[in-house]
Amino acid sequence: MFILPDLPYPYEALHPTVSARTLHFHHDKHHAAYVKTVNDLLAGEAQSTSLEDVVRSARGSDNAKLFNNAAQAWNHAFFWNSMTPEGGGEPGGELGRAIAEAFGGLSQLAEAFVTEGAGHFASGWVWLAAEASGGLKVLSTHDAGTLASTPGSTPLIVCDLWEHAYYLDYQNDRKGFLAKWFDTLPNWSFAEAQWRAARGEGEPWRYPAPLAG
Ligand code: MN3
Repeated sequence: MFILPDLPYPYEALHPTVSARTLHFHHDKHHAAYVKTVNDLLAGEAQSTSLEDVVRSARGSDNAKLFNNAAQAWNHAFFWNSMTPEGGGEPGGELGRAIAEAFGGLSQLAEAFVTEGAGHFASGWVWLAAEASGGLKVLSTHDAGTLASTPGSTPLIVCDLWEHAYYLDYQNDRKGFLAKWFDTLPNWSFAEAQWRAARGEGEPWRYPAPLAG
């Protein structure tokens, strides 16, 4: 069975951008429910597979429920890792140079990321991703749409656009949430490791392997 990974920081750690109350609901209720549903749907089947493989095989199949829940389980774990209490600031090194090349600089990337996320209709996710061509791109996906197991695209960071991600703290001000999020929380060292993986240096982040039984 797949586990619900703990947050990589205490619930209070992202305050005041994201409150402990939001993280308790978001991780302990929403994320937990997706993981439980995936396990329920896979019950009785061999679970020696990875969540990435579950997403890959469910995508394009007629099992939309399995795809939605597996992708949401994966997206949330990736989202927790996209944030750190020491986040924000300037990404250094090669990633900083790649951002300057692709967008002109970090402030232009922030503008693109916040505009994409604020303009996205209804629920989804906003991503910074590396493309196979070597470029960087900001894009959004609808509902459970994911860049997990997506040929030609490696996610670097993601932010959750579902209302449960921000409504307790920001009510309907998604743009305000995204602007503050981008300023204070992106985990640029995680993003840099993903960017290196996209270029063949090391492995990209993977969801924790399932436990036997
Ligand atoms: Mn969510």
